[in-house]
Amino acid sequence: MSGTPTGRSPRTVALVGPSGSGKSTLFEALMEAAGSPVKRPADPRNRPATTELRVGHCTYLGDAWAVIDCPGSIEFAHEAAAALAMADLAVLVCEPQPAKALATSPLMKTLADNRIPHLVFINKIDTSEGSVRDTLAALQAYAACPLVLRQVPISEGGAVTGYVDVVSERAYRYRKGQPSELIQIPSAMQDAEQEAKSKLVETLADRDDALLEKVLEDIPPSSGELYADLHKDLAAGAVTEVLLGASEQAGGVRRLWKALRHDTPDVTETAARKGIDADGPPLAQVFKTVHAGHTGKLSYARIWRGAIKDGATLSGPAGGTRLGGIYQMPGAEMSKTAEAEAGQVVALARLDPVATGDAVTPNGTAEALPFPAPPPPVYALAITTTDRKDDVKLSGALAKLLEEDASLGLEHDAETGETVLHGQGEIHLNTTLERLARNYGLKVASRRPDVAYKETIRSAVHQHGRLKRQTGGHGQFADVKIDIAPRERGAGFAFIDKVVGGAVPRNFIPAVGEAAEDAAKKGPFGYPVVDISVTLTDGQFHSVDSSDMAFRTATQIAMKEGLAAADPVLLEPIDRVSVSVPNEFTARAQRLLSGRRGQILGYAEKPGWPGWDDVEALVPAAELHGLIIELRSQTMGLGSYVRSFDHLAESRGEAKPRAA
Ligand SMILES: Nc1nc2c(ncn2[C@@H]2O[C@H](COP(=O)(O)OP(=O)(O)OP(=O)(O)O)[C@@H](O)[C@H]2O)c(=O)[nH]1
Ligand SMILES: [Mg+2]
Repeated sequence: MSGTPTGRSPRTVALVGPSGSGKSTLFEALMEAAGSPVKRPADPRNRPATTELRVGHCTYLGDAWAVIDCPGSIEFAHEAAAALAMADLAVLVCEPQPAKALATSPLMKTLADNRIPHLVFINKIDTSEGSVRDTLAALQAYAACPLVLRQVPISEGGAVTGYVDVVSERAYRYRKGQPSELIQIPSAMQDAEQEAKSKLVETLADRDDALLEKVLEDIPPSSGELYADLHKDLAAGAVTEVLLGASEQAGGVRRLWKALRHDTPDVTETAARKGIDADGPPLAQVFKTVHAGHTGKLSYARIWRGAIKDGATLSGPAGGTRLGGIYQMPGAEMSKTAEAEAGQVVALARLDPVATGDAVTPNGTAEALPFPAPPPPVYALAITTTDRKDDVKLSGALAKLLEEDASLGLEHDAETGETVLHGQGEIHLNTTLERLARNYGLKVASRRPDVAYKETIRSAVHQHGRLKRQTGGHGQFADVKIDIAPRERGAGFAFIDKVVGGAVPRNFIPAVGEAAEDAAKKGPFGYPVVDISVTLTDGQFHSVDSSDMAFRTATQIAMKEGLAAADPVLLEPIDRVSVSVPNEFTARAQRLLSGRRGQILGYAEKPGWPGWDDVEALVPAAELHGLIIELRSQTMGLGSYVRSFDHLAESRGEAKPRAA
């Protein structure tokens, strides 16, 4: 449905909401209703969860739109956050089940904190198990502003078959894939409709004195007044409209389009909300980076100000480069365009120095724009190529994947020697490994990362090390006496020279110190030995047969025997962990941490998150692998944590020493 262009600048809507609420189904229904159908899965009932945001372009009644379908999974929340940072309005899609309302709470908070105008779309209204009224009440507990029901469902035989529009007071019956049919308001619905209308009017009257006067004098307000108030309050983030639908049947989809047309702010309003100056050179912001085979690097960007022309030199914080094409995605296909105007979402080609989140401009330096930071990693896998020849290719491919996904991290652990991929969960990392296989032909094996154990000693020992070798003419001789003693935790390694009278000549002493420190890199259990001192107290030398090499060997002999005799003990890293959960799960989170040898330090309200707690604990790093999986499964997928190294603790035997 293209129609004549209205001259309004293109607007952007993001579809967000819990996993499985029907965002992708709604996205497809919206695109189809606008005459720009996108590819649908062969079996819509068996649709895979979305792992990457998807942009659709269309024109509805003459207005240009970019609609962004976001993943609902918490593991891909960073994608949704990026889309929200671009959106003029968000549609929070949820199910008509009060028990699932809690799952919307992190999104509700993001929307409120960033003052993103939004409306709620209660989807799957055709399923009979839920209740709109109870769902609304449950959602209200997590919403920062009043929710107003715009539609009252009409039920026939236990199923919702249409709705009454609360403002226009007209009734409609859903028709699969077609505009709904206007019907008489069923008489049984009159009361429910009136109740919803009074609620709506009362809520709006709270922010409109003229309307309040009418309410008090019992004068019915006009639809026009109500529409105007709704528009104003929604843009100000003061009320949230609630619409109903069944996106699988395209039910309520045209009604949603109408609300979007009416209430979605323009790019200038959104730019103002984000603190972007109205005047200035053209400005775009990248919100997603894709390495797409033949087109090369594509930076999905929204134009906040002015127009960007193909071939322009665009500069971001890390430098500028010539733009190698502007692409649009009408429906399923990409098409090239010469220019992109304010409001548009386009793919900018070959902007090599530009990263996701960057603002770019053709005139000098772009002002820095806010962009959501990636969430901290909560799951890790050690990865290796199955074919060593692929190692170089792997680092190149990983660099591209990391550029595409800021919620991934890569670390080369110097202590364990492993390449460790960090991310947001099992599905996130598995999806990444699948991408390596599919896009780069790389087969990668993954496993649980090793823990960086250390060891130390509990007793001081005095140790003698002696090398005396006579091979042919020239011999090797060195003799050292050392004291090995424990130091305070965290004090590190120290070498002390207490030799008097030249028992070991000055020039050999550095070799002894180096060999002692070297020998401490692998203790009796096979791990680095920390927090010890080695004191050279005495020794002997031979004027011809002694050398650095000989003193090194003698020291190694002394260290090996000495460390084994000094009551060695394994040290395991203990992390400080802060688990965030809705407070109904606080006790569960504590049990979970205790079950992983965690020492609970306490819990407190999570700052800025009403109804959430932070549980603080000290937990052995060895117990953190898989914590996120268990935590999410016990907290409706909402729990998360941050960790940092705290200290090394003597292992009470639970930690497994590495085979020597
Ligand atoms: N009964 C009913 N089922 C629906 C409706 N909309 C979607 N579904 C079903 O709900 C399931 C999930 O739909 P999706 O559109 O994939 O949900 P999503 O929100 O995109 O999920 P994620 O991508 O995982 O975040 C699918 O099996 C759909 O067929 C609806 O209006 N009614
Ligand atoms: Mg989806």
